[in-house]
Amino acid sequence: MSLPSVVPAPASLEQATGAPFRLSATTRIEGETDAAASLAALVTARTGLEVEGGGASTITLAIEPGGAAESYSLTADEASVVVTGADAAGLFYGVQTLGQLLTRDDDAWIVPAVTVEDSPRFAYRGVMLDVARHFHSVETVKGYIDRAAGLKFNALHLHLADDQGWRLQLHSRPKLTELASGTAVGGDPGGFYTKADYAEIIAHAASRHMIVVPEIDMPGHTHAVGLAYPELVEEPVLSDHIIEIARDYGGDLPEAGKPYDGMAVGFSSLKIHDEATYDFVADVFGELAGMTPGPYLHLGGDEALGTAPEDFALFVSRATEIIADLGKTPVAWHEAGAAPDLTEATVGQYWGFVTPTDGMDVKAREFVRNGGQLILSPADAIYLDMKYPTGPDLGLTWANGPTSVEDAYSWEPSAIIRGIDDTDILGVEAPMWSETIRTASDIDTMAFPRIAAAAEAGWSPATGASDLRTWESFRTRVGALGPLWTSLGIGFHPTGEIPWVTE
Ligand code: TNX
Repeated sequence: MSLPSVVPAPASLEQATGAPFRLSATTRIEGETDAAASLAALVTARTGLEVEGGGASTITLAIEPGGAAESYSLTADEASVVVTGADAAGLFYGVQTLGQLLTRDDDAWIVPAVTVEDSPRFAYRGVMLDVARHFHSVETVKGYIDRAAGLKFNALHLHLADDQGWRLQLHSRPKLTELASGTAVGGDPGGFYTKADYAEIIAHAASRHMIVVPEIDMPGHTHAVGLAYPELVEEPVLSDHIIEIARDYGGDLPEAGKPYDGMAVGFSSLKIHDEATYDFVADVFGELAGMTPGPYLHLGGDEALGTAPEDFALFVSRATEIIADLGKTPVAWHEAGAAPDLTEATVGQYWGFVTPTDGMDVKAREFVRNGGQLILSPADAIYLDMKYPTGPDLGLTWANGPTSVEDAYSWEPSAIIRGIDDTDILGVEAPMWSETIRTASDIDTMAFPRIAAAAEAGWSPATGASDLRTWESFRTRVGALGPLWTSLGIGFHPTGEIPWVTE
């Protein structure tokens, strides 16, 4: 019989010879109350059983400090299941693993007799949602948090502002949402989060052991800022590239003071030599720092094609310093690595290809030289907004697309940027840009199953370090999760690459 299916692959999983644990309505769940509530909800969603205790079989959930952060162990035999986390997050992840191990065996629900010892390879495992190109409701974001947490992701990066709209209410700069939030790509309606909405997202994420990493993209991607505070932004730069994109994708050219609902990038810039710009940056990140318990504030820095390189460098060094002075760690897309005065320990987010082109790896390496770490988001592997080879008519193709599940899986984090090792890698993040992504079901179908490949890159042992870290193993294990995902309401893309199990 094949090994039980767990995704992301655990550090170690051993199958025992004994009989499986049988779960029923009389199974007792005891121990930590938050974890017990998570497990009871998961069991009900998966099996329809309301577990009430009274019988002999027991699931015990405990925290025993001492192990690596977020680690857990799980043992299942005929009499009991015991899940022990080194901390609350570890116990939560053990519960997610248990949820995946629960399978139907004729008329019974069983957990195979196994021993799992597990801990993450990287501390940061993120998903990004672009709520600027298309706005996504608090409910949709909470649903995505639940989905990602089930795969042991621990960070939600929210791309909160771009040329097409500003999505977060700030009391220091009220016009941003009053005047710059109403539109989205393709003339679709916009929207924004009130401060209460943002707090609700953060609290929900925290309940799933996730932090929120807010991004306000600067100095490019700032056309919407100009709708609210026109004195802060330059006139749009209409390069041949912009004109070409407008022609290919349709839509009007960007015009100062008018909402932009096209898909071009790289035409807008904040004014770099105006002190009012830095007052704005200080207001925005100052207020955001107060609203965000997590350690990171992301300042964007990508595709600032409308900003001269020396101006870009100056901006990045000042903006990262403003963030560091607030007691937060700045995060920037890899282009910012070109700035000679980048604030020490700024985290870089690499969005080049698995095989780097155009010196993008050189810029990424600069963050490490500068005392920072990297988040890896290779675009031709884990950009979840890339089209599938066969599938829904959603997504883009610029990143060597279309992107199959096998493409999403077949890369090794330590092999992308030469000269760095695991200690230089903070983690892995799968972005979902939303030019073509309008609804929660669009998010599901584009993310699932490829998001599982990103989860495995972030959590599991390196390729070559575990028998489970092969495409063949992965596709079988993912296929076994089909019924769980369906029971959780996840509208995954039923691609023929995966041997989906049905019950
Ligand atoms: C590139 S990669 C972008 C975004 C787009 C995305 C679409 C990066 C940091 N920026 O502005 O939305 O491509 O796939």
